[in-house]
Amino acid sequence: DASLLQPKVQEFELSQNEKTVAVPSSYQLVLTEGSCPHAAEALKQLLPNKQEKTEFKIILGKKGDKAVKKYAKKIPSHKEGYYIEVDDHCIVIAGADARGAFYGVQTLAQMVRQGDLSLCTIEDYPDIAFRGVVEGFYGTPWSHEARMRQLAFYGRNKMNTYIYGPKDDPYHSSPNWRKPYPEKEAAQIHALIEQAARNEVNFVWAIHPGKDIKWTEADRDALIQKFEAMYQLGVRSFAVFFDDISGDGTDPVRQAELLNYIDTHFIQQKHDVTPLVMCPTEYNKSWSDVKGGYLTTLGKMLNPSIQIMWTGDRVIACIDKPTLDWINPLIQRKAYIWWNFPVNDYVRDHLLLGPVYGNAKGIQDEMSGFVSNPMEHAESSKISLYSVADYTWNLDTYDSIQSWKHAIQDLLPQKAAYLETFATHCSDLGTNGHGFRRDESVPLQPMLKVLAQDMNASEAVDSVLRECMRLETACDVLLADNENPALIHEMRPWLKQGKLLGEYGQCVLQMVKALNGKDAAFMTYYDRARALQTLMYELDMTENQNPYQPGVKVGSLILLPTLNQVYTQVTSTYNAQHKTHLETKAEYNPYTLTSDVPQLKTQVVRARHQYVNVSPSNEVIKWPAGAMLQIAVDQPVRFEALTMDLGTPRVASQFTLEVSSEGQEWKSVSLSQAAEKTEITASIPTDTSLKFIRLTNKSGQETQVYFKKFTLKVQK
Ligand code: LOG
Repeated sequence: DASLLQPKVQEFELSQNEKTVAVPSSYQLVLTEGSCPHAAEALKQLLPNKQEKTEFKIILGKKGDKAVKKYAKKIPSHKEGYYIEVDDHCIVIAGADARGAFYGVQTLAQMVRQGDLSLCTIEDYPDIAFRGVVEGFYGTPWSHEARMRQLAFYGRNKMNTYIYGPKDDPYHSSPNWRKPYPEKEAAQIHALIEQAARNEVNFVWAIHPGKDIKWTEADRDALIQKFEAMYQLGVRSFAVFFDDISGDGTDPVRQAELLNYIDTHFIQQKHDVTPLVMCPTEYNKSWSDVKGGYLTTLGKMLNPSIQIMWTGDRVIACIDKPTLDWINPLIQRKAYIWWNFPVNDYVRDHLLLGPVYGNAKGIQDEMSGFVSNPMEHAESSKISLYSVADYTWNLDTYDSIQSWKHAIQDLLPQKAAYLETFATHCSDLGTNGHGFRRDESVPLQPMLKVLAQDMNASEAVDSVLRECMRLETACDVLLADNENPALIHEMRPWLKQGKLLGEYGQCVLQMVKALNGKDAAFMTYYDRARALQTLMYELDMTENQNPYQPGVKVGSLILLPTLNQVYTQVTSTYNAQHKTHLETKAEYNPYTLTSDVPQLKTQVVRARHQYVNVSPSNEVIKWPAGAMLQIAVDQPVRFEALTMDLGTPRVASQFTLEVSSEGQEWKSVSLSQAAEKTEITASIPTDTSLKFIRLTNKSGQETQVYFKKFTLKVQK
């Protein structure tokens, strides 16, 4: 079945006679020794029983080899392409190059896993030259073991690029980018490079020097020296990232001069190094100031072989033709796409397990590369990465749902149906600063919408109830599974939350069913629903407690909101019928945030225990003159303290903080910031109840800051 080949092959033709041949139990291998060693090794792993004298032959080689001379015309002319021919006494795998031959073996491996081989021919090649992953997120970098598994996964799925650039690796970014890796880390990187080679993946090592780089010869040499040290470790592909920085480092002329210097004096000197990749400071359209000339300067100045990365119209965006039509002329080359999905470093309380969709077809010739920035959860990210491999190899036949189902099947074959159920309800990001959302609970949506209109619609009640039961079951089965322990370990908090959500849904719908029956039955379901709300809240307060977006959310797009709405309705109806005062609120956030700082206006504000937090941001915030950020609470509250961190020393004097009880009269409050520290504290009045707090840029000009912390402490 050709539709099961991953990524989808370009051309597959069954032989006229529709015959099959059994997977050979022994075979004679015909190849030119040393011509495509990784392909040969992969073949030996797949079919260990190689013998000298057997009827059945496997011919393996790359264009130019004597072994495949006969097939030379049939090999696709694209780089990394391959030709396969299966007949009843022979299998030919002929690559356009060694990597193509390796990919041919991967395809054969997939056919072997399906059983008997259909006699067929395959011509296959990638649509996009550089396909893969950029480990470019904030948060805990992937473990060494996780990376080793990733590289094997990229090989199997024909992705050729792994860009190493975790923001929280101190030797990647400031200030330690100048220093060599300690021995242990260096040894691990060396092992990764070997694993990458075995899997025909380019290991691209990226440096992120822009936060503190001085435009001096000393720093230039420090960078070259670091690259040289990485080269000695085996790195043959390099990148320089200038994202998420402010100040001197952002100068495009200096950046281009440095990059051209590296290109001429390092990359080109080596002869065995792939083209340099760079990530610009203005890496998406919404941050670009075309008149300011940043992008056009890079476009004009950078040596033509240097690749420029681009995230799209926004930081988090899908890619289409208009995206590329806009950027390519400015940078005078084809953009190298940095796709910010399934990265969740700005919504860490969510796990993104849904389908990959939204990128256009037909744009393969307008980009030079396409890499995906994943979650810090490596195994869980494979659901998306599988589909990124599929999409970037063959854009026009990409089918997002089919690819997603195959991905799940590949990741957890024994329990795929359960994982699919869970992933169906665990894909949205919730409200977030980037305004990027993903669909969720799709097959159930029609019934959820009916239920939201009419909680007594019996078909909807029954189907949502059944699906909630299925969700609970799926979570139990997965929690107890040991087929892929690393995956289950990553998902555990969300599986626990999914189980509670499934139970809660059943309970709420039982309340609906019991509404006109005996009071006692209703009350039991009500008590349990209340208990489950508490348990979900407690899980959210105790697991995955990172300082950014702590907590654990599942079903946040439509399933949980609909269940909560039904809960409120059914309880209110019961109260009216029985003159009772049961709690009708399912979830309640008394705080709201408003802002006219474009990058902050959709940040999330949450109350947790005694603290009210605004979700921090990773990027540089351009805070316009006069713009403010306001927190309002619907009942007056006494606060104890406000702490914030704008990631910048000596910045407090540019802002004013004001408080108000009713929103009419405002009182200004003094801010203090210790010398050279980034933290700012405010002496909020502790003796008056307040409803509003606002922070305004009073400097008269745009201020560039980070937004690392904004925490109010409430009095007990
Ligand atoms: C960072 C990246 C981060 C991502 C999503 C780029 C080029 N840089 O806002 O490290 O993982 O967005 O939060 C970024 O995307 N900054």
